[in-house]
Amino acid sequence: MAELLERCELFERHPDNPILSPADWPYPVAAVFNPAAATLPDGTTCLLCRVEDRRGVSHLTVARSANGIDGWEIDPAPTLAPDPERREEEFGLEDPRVVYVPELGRFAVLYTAYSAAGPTLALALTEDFRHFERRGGLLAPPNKNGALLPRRFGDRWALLHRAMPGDEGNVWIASSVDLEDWGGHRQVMSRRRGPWWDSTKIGIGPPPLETPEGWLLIYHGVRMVAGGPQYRLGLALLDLEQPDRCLRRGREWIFAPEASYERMGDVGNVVFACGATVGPDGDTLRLYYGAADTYVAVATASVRRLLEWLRANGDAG
Ligand code: BMA
Repeated sequence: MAELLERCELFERHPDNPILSPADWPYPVAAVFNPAAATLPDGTTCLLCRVEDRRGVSHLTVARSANGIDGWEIDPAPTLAPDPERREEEFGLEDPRVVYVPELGRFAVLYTAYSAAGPTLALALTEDFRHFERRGGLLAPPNKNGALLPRRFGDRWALLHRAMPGDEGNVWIASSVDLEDWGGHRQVMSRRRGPWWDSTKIGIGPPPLETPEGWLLIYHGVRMVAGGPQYRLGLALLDLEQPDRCLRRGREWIFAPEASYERMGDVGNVVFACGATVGPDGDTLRLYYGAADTYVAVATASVRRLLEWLRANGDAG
């Protein structure tokens, strides 16, 4: 029971949740969710939010805040809208993940480009979240849930992604020397079977966080039940120098829909995280997540406690 209580307290939801709603938007939208998150050099929290318009097509819009909780300044128009010249973006841009890449001196934005042939992954680079260099699609559809790791391994970059061979949704990794041609695809983690919370499909959450013990990965697991899919979050640890090796994986989920804004919305029973920031203490993790595919919410955790929990409640990968 003590362990159960401890698990429930890993994340603390902010009392002002949801921190961003469709009603906050400076133009009419249907839903605001699944943001990428970054801390700018001046300490500003920058969320690149997935915004679903009233046709059903998504684009990405930046919201900035000095304290990461309120006082959001939202771009008055879509920041990254589907480019009509890019066929891979015909049906919109979804679920971005952002990481700062020191070698490039820029943030790498991996987002789902929704093409007529299905979702795929595209890359854009930015220094300031105002100007973006779009590099286009990276992998063949169907693929989503992509994040670039922020450094090379030997001479190769690494990209976590979610290929779906045979309709199996698992976490994969690919590598590239130039960020353009990706190969060496390997499966990193598989969905669990039967009644498990992550038995239908899995995919990464925010870009993994580098810790002395390994890359700490928050991932989402889906279980399909009679009432529809349930989206929850779990924890895993990937090897620091060989991130295709999963060292440890938590048995139970660590975060699940509980609050009314997570239970009810366009798609109920969904918590879906694409972004997180770590505070100046190196330990306070803020998880920015989509709630019920309608809102943006935030919950806080300690990186040290997440690692402790994984040691006590995980199995070898
Ligand atoms: C996934 C993605 C997410 C969404 C989730 C729940 O497949 O499309 O953008 O939040 O489903 O509907």
